[in-house]
Amino acid sequence: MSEFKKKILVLGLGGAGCNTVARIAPHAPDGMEFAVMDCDFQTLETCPSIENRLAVGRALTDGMSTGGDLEVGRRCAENAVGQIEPLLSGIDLLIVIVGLGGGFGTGAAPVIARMARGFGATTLFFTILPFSFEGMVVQGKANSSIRKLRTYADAIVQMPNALIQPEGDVLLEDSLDRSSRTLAAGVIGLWRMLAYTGVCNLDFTSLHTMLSYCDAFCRFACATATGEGRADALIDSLRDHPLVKDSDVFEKAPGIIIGITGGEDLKLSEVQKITEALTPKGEECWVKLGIATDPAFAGRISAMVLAAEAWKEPLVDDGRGGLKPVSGDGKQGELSGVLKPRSRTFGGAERTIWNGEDLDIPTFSRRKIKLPR
Ligand SMILES: Nc1nc2c(ncn2[C@@H]2O[C@H](COP(=O)(O)OP(=O)(O)OP(=O)(O)O)[C@@H](O)[C@H]2O)c(=O)[nH]1
Ligand SMILES: [Mg+2]
Repeated sequence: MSEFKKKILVLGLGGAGCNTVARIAPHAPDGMEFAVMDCDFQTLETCPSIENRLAVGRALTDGMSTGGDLEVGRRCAENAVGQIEPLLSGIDLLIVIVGLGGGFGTGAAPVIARMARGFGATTLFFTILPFSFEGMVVQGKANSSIRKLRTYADAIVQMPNALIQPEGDVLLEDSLDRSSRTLAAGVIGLWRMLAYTGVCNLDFTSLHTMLSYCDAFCRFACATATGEGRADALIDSLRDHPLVKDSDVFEKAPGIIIGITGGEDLKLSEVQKITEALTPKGEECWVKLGIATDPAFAGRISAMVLAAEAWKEPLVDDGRGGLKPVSGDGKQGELSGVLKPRSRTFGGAERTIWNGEDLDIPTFSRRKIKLPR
């Protein structure tokens, strides 16, 4: 394991987020940190393996669910600033898993994104979207939350529930379990890329650059293959992954991160084949490769792909010591040297003023408290 100094937290919000994190945690490598948060205390009780359980909103729901009311979800999170801030303080990368369409997670997610941004954390949201049979109202709530999240989160992966379930007539419990395991493989794969010193580990700055530069939406896929011809099988599974197969990310993504994990039997030719097959050919594609080896992977290769769908409008030197957007010629600027310093406040966003205090500024800053290092 590397001397990994960056702090990563995986946070589950609401029923789906808590269930998924509870299913991921038992398979997680040592050192991976988790937390769950809900106003429904019964849901939190179903995550006994997670130490960091935040029960919020008691005054609003008395320990019950919001009953699908996202405004209550939002207020539960806003009223729990004092509980949430210590959780987010010092975090470099916050990975949130949340099911949208209910009340708590849907209302709380944008609040968490805004607060995390206030702490200077990079945020990646895995959002599980409702089945169509859940109806238009549920879908509408999910969409409204995605719109708000887009303002505050660095990156959002949208995972429609219908696409992440296994095919066939499977039991509901098995289905949810398998979809969580798929997500687990990806989140753990990403963590491993950042945390392990492999042949070529993914540095945190590269991930931060891509997430800050992408126009919020990212595509995500992961797969594992074994046996003869495993590299080809892995490529086919990734290209055919339900979350990417309707897109052209492997041809046109402006930025892509490919993380490959294998055992000590991982061959250079396999890495080369997988990388070449998945990398868009255009010169303007920004590619970062992470390779980790782990003896537990003997005989198999696993890969995860995180691809930006579009860049935010790139900024270029304005010739007067500042930056300006690229003029409308459709060309992408170079990434290096044009990254805007990350704001510690929420530029342009609506502020949350409570009793005359700006809650978007962390309490320790407002009250000038020195945090222990
Ligand atoms: N894959 C998966 N999806 C789930 C699971 N539970 C709920 N969902 C989906 O997530 C959406 C939000 O549901 P919940 O997470 O239960 O809602 P909540 O945030 O707890 O909100 P309230 O209970 O209404 O306060 C639902 O509309 C479902 O589509 C789960 O265990 N796995
Ligand atoms: Mg719930």
